[in-house]
Amino acid sequence: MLQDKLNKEILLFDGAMGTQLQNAGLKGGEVPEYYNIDHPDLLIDIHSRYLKAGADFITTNTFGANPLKLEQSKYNYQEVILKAVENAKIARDRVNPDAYIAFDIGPVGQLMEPMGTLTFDQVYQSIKDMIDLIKDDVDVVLLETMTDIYEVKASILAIQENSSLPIFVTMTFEANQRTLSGCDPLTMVNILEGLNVDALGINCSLGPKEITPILDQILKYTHLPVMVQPNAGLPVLVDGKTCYHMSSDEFSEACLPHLDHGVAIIGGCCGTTPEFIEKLSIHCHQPVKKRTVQKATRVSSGSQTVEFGHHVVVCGERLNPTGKKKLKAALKEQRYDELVVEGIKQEQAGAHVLDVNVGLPGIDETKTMKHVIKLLQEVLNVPLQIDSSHASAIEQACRYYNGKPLINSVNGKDEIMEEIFPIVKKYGGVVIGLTLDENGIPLKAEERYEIAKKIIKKAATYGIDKKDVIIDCLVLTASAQQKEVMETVKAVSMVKQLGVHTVLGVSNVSFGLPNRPLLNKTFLAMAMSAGLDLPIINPLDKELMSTIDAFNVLYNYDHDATVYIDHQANQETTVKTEQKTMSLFDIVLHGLKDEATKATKQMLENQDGLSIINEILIPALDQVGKDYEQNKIFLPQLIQAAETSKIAFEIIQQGFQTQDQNKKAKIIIATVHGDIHDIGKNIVKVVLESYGYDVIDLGKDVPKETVLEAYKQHHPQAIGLSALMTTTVISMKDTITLLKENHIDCPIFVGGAVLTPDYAKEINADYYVKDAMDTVELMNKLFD
Ligand code: THG
Repeated sequence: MLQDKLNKEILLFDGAMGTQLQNAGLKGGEVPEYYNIDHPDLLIDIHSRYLKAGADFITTNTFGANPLKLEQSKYNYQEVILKAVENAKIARDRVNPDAYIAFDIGPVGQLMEPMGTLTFDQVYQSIKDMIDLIKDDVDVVLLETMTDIYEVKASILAIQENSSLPIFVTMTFEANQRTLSGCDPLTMVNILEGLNVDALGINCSLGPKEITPILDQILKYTHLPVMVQPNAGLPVLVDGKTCYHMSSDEFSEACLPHLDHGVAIIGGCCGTTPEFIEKLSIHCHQPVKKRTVQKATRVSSGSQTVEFGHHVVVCGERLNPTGKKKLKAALKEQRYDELVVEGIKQEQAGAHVLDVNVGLPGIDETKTMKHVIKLLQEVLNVPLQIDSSHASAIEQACRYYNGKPLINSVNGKDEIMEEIFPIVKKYGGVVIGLTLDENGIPLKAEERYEIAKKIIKKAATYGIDKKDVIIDCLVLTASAQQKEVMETVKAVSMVKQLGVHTVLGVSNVSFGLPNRPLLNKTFLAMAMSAGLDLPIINPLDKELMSTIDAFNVLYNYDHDATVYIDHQANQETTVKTEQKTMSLFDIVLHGLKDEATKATKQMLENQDGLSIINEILIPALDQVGKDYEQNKIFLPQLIQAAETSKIAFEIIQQGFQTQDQNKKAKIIIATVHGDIHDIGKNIVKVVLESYGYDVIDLGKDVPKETVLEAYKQHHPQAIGLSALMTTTVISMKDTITLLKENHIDCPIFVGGAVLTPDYAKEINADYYVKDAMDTVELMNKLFD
């Protein structure tokens, strides 16, 4: 029923719940979900008013009702959830029995690894626990206001593996058009389409006008139904309360272009009311506007997407023990930092994707693969290519991979395809198909072409589009099978006629002959000219990389030779990839926590601690801060780098006689009373500490009296207050008032999602900080 209407008829969701409850008396610090039990009539009334306004969907009041958030609370999450669904059902049965109930899931409220401590499996379990309760009683699950695509992935798997409910996902974006964890709209689309959700889009973040550039990207990239729930404009703070000033008419007016551009599901977020939904309903229940969406082969990490067809895509081959004694030993002895360093070098050298192979006799490949994938994705931005001949290793790597991976590989054998294609479909990967079968590698191009056709056809029966299949025509060595080298080149050009992209392990060609690099680059040029899209090569081979740069110019990929000129005109300035060990600077820059201790101790043998801090750690962190500002790295890496420098900092501190002299200013931070969202505050803590500040963290939900007490006890040089929720900024004001009444003599700085510089002034704060790096800049200005 729902599936029949999706993407055909414009469907209408309800509007805000939080602001409705506030109007009914919900106070800052109260848990909105308790109202399900304490005031069921109020909830039934709100749902009913949205239904009367014309909403097709009502959303259960369960945004924060997850087991992790309601661990030690007045009511357990089960009661809260069951009652929420019951309230929604009562309203639906009274007002519109045909309406749908959407089970609402918000973020779990803690950061996942590597930003925080929450694991993928913990998220999975908490969502599973919720789904088990309601799977037979609701029509759809809405994952909304999501900020971490990895958390979304864990949640989706928990829903799909424990129910058959449709899944809608909307994420929240920051001013830089990325989510908090660094996911851009295209990457979101690519990962979520792969994971087979039913609708996707954006909610909260901004008003209907400001949301346009992000929404338009989503509409451009996805063929799935697009959902949007904007706020009622941008927030304005009045008397300590967040207000949204847009009228219902202005709102629906501003939403019209979105419906015109093909949005299939619309509703409201913060500040919207039944009146807003009623105004919107006039424009719904008409056919969804058709869009043209171009199909493309795309792989993603959690923060970037590589699209095929715009340039040759370089796959780095070096995370592979074949022919590498050192790497073999490292893998056997579980010294994975060497792999991570190898990964970083390849990324810096310009690889777009990295092949990861950990196959060695005598190691547990499945376990190792899962672990290595996790480590690599914590520090790298490039997508990964999972290379294994074991289905279980591929499955585990795909499951825990934060993104849409390349999967290396299947071949023309039916049993292999039957084993691997379900994994590709379930987790949403792009799969490499080797043109070999039960009879081995055919000598003739025509036969390899036939196997390619078979693979593409069979993939389709699993619902895998040919855009998600890349064909490997297989390189044989010129020394042993000279005649077959050209068959591979010929096969590439034939396979391209099937409308798929192609991959080759280039360096196979040169085994057993002298001057391998010469053969490699000559063959590479021949293969690219025949249509090779994804060469698997050693990206540290500069000549090979330059050959690709040159090809991109000659093939008219690199318009105006921009990249070529950039790389070739100033060759001396290209990155120093050859150096054997990483400097402490690089270790901090790349967040290599495991390397930090050793490197710092080594440095301390020849250099005093203070100069290491001033000449290496601080400059490295400044570089990290710059990279973060410029969107070169994202929150996960920022935190990794901060924690790495903290390790180094602590080792240096141990060497100082009087510790306090070398700590910079003492700073008290707290998330204000009523607010249990401490993600932002925790980030500020880690980053400040990494810069050597002495941070006293009072935690979350901190009463104003506690802040005052802490001030008297610790005599800090600054106090930082954080509030995320619209309902709790008022207690930020109360806290500042109390502190100022007591004539504290240090500055107070404030931050949080709904705060603005203007409002910070209004509530008497001394400084507004936008994020963690901004806080560091302010502290450095004040105390250096
Ligand atoms: N097709 C697909 N996947 C593949 C291959 C392919 N994966 C594995 C391989 N072939 C591509 N990867 C490598 C990895 C290492 C080397 C070659 C190809 C290699 N190693 C050097 C050696 O053996 O002499 C070691 C040299 C060094 O230190 O770099 O050459 O065809 N789909």
